[in-house]
Amino acid sequence: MRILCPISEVKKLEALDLLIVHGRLATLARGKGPRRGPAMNDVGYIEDGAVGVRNGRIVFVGAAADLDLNLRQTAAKTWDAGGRLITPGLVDPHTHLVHAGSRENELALKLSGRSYLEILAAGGGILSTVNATRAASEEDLTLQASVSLRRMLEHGTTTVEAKSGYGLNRAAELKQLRVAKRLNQVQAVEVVSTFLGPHALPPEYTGRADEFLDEMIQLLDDIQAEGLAEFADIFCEEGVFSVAQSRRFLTACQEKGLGVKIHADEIEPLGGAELAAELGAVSADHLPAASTSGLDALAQAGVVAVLLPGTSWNLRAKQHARARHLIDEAHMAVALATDYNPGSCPTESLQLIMAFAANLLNMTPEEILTAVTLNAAYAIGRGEQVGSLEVGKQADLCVWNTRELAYIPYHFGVNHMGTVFKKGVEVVRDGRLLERGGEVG
Ligand code: IZC
Ligand code: ZN
Repeated sequence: MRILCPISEVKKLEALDLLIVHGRLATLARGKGPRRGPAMNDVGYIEDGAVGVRNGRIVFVGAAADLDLNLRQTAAKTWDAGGRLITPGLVDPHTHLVHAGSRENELALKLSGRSYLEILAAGGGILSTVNATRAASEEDLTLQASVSLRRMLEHGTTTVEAKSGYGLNRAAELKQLRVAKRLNQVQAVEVVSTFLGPHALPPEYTGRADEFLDEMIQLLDDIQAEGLAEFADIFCEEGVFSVAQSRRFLTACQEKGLGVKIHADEIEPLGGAELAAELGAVSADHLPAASTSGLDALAQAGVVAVLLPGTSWNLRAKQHARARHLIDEAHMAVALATDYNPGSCPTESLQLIMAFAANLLNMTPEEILTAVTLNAAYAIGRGEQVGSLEVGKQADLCVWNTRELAYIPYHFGVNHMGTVFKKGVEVVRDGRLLERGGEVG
């Protein structure tokens, strides 16, 4: 039986908490799944668009002219974007967010010609951050990560992936993962956790990599019991972990229900891309050294390629990831990430990565936007919740200080963020965090 509501009730049900008007929307809407190949160029512009929000979710998105007048009048707050560009909140799908200390001392080593892997092999690099992170309290780690999250949010990042991997033992890995989980309660950016236990071989396990992997595999039950990670990852690289070791670890993680990611073929062509395809990984990350057949296998397997041009730039690598091959030939879904970490890429700014993607990877502004929103969301299992402006998705939005998307990668090194809404709440205004988390409007 159909029960009719009195008109006043209908209005109450439909009331909007927030209505954003006069935005130039890049919606990234239409179609299921990540955008692959040439479809990455279609960002779904709506000129003079409006977005209606209720209970933190998008309930209307479209041309202002199509907005029902009655619905418009229900809005508790109307917010005028003044014609500026509005995109989905940015998603950063690869970071090493939680760590202690910094490694500016490695700059001089790099300038004197020492490579990233040489610094690691000499006990520095990742291992120096491991020492600092093992010594830090959960409070110290939370504080340092919060500073970075604030920078990320002020630059438009509303969802971020965070890897462990600076503990390399039971207590310190769990400590890092607990901090990442707790960060969701104390600030606005959503943190999606990845267990990267095999990030490097700690000195106490020299010559016993397989035993170390056993210890990391034994952690999986605790990680599952406390809900500490959705994904697992491994640094599959010459002198770090081999393809066979990576296969063993990641397979064990899959058996425990974690999705898998791989640091694949960053420096040497080990075959990480092929392994990611074989395992049906959610993403394969880095890839500058990957073979053409490895990249094509990834495409076949529907893996998202997460490219990190800030890292290849900062390491002064001879080669960058082959984004044009991935998009034009392999028709892959490409995402971009900061790789924020204290060694190979110390920046929280996805906007800077957008500039690198244009200059180093030859990606168009539209492909770049797709790569830091929709495709990035799919790279961390959040493609149905965030990454586009569509009815039913979380109201995570960036209102930029420009109308033109190309202006963002073109004018690099400064913050173009105006206002950020997280779940419909204004959290950043004029590129600055609102101290109390912000009210709507
Ligand atoms: O701390 O150097 N590449 N892991 C693999 C990193 C960079 C993070 C680091
Ligand atoms: Zn990484």
